[in-house]
Amino acid sequence: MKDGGHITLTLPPGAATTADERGRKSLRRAWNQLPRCQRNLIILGITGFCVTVLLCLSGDQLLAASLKDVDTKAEVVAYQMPLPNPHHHPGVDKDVAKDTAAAPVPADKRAPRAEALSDKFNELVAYGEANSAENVARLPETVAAEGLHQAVAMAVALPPPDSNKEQDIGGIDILNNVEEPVAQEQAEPLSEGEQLEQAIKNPLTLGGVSFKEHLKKIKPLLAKGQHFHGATNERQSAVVAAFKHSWAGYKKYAWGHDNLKPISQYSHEWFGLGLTIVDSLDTMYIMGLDDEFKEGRDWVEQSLRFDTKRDVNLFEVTIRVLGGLLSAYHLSGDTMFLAKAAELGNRLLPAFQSPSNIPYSDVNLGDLSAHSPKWSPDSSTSEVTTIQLEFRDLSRSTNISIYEQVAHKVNEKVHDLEKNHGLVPIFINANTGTFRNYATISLGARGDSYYEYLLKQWIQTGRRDNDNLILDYMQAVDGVLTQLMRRTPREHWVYIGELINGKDFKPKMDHLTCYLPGTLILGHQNGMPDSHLILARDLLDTCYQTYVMNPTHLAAEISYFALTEKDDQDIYVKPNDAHNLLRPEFVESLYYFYSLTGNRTYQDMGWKIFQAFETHAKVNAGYTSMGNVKNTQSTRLRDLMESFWMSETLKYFYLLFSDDRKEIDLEQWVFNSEGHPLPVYPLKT
Ligand code: DMJ
Repeated sequence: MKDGGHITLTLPPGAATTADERGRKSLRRAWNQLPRCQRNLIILGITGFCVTVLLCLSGDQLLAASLKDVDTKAEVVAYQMPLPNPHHHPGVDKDVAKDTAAAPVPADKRAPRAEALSDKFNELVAYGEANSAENVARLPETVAAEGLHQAVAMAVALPPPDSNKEQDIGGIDILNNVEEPVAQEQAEPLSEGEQLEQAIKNPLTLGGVSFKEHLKKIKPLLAKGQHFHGATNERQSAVVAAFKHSWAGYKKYAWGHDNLKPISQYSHEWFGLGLTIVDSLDTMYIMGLDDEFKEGRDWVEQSLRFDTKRDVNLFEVTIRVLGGLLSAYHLSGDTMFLAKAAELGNRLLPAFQSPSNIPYSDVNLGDLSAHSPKWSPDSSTSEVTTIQLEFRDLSRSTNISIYEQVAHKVNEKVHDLEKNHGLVPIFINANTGTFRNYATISLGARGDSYYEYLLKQWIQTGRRDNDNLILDYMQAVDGVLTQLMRRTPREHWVYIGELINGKDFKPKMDHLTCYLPGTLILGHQNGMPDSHLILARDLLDTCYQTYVMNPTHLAAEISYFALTEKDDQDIYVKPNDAHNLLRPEFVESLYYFYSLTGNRTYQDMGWKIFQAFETHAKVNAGYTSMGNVKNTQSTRLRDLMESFWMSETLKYFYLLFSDDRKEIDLEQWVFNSEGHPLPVYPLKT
């Protein structure tokens, strides 16, 4: 001890004591000095306090810090197994998966919510396709069972894009570790009336967004296109040559107009929609006429306008233009056609704003208004019931339901009306929704395709048992057999007559009725009774007879049949009915017979008729209608080449002469009334 009495202590290393340590030691000393029971009481108090605090905090708060990484895997959308592809493109779903996996959208381009969803959907499709054990393990079992359409529907049905809500797709309940949908801020679904209004007011949109945006959303549903090899034999080549001759005349003298007048070498306007071009697109595609198809396609893209203030007929424009565009879309996979079809579909919707839901016959595509025919309060029954294949296909192709809904209502309305053994009067009122009293019953003009579309719609929608469409069809064919079918007295030709005023039998049959054998054999192929097939065969023979009995080997527009042996001939044609408009119905039926039986006799029958057209209807600028099929020396050429010559007559000839009777497979495709093939869809469950 030196230096002023201070003692200097030198401690061994490790023996240094901090103030904290000293404090802790004295605390411990004090704690040890407390009686045991007091110590227990304090422990109990502290424990109680902690438990209270824990109970007041939520699970999320408690675990937030440790589960930050959960965010990265919280976005869950139901993965859905792709349905069989409605467009019959084998492997399409695989292709979609590849496409989407190969071309991810750059992150900076994805802001809107719907786009993000679409990406998510694409990602999940690719994800499912990958099919690895790891992926399977990551997929919740509860979400692996629904359809591609539903997933797309989900993306499409979401509220307008909102980049701030990208995470709202779904979520994970952390505590239970099970998937639980997070409540979405969905816009109220629009009522049917509102959807109709929306589409009419904005004909350049689909589901409230631009075509481009919408088509992007439904990418997995889009058609991929079909391949056709072109003519493989001389007969097919001859038909292709006839088509090219018709196209060349139309191009030279009537390009962009509805029809060609091949004698005067001028154009004929009806609706101002380039009918011949649109009606011909799928025929050119099937025939492998790539250059001509491209000419037509480019015209549609650049020049086909629907905003002209002009009345058009709902039925004609639906079967020719809407059907033509949709078919061109399905065959080629070119979405330009689908966008055009959607615009047209929107502009035709005003027809359905009638008090009865039976559409008006006339629509002004520019004004977006509709009305009954100027000369009558009634629409034709066949017209209002021959738009459903097309409107339904538009809905299925775009995933926007309104078109199918409004068109299907017509089915329901007509189904509920009283009929004569399943047969319908040929006029119906769009205001009252009732048939005209005492209207004629006919399977010809104004009645024909009502029956055709009952069967074809049933096929298009997957052939549901006991569907009203097929029940109405069967009842109608029974009505045909019992009320309208007769045989001539001597040669026993079977024909389908008419009931004038709904009751008086008239032995008159329009050439239009010759579609029926084809429809009947198609029905038989799909399970209808043998009586249908027998009628089909007999009627096909009669229709053939209406051609070959005339010196030109071409049929008249209308034929009459003997009721008794007092009549000179079993089948005869009145002078005013002796015209031929290049109509397709009989060739169409031959095609169905050939395609469904493989019997080449039908090809030979068709070849005879094709040659008759070559001989009598071919002129320098195309093919023409004629006034008289009863005299080879005086056919009285009429100067019109209707667009159905190229959409139907030549297409059916070409397919009839194919070496491959399933060049278009009738299991997979259904032809609309204008000869445009549309896909058959799987049955909705
Ligand atoms: C075509 O426009 C259609 O086939 C329609 O169903 C009836 N008329 C013509 C052909 O004849």
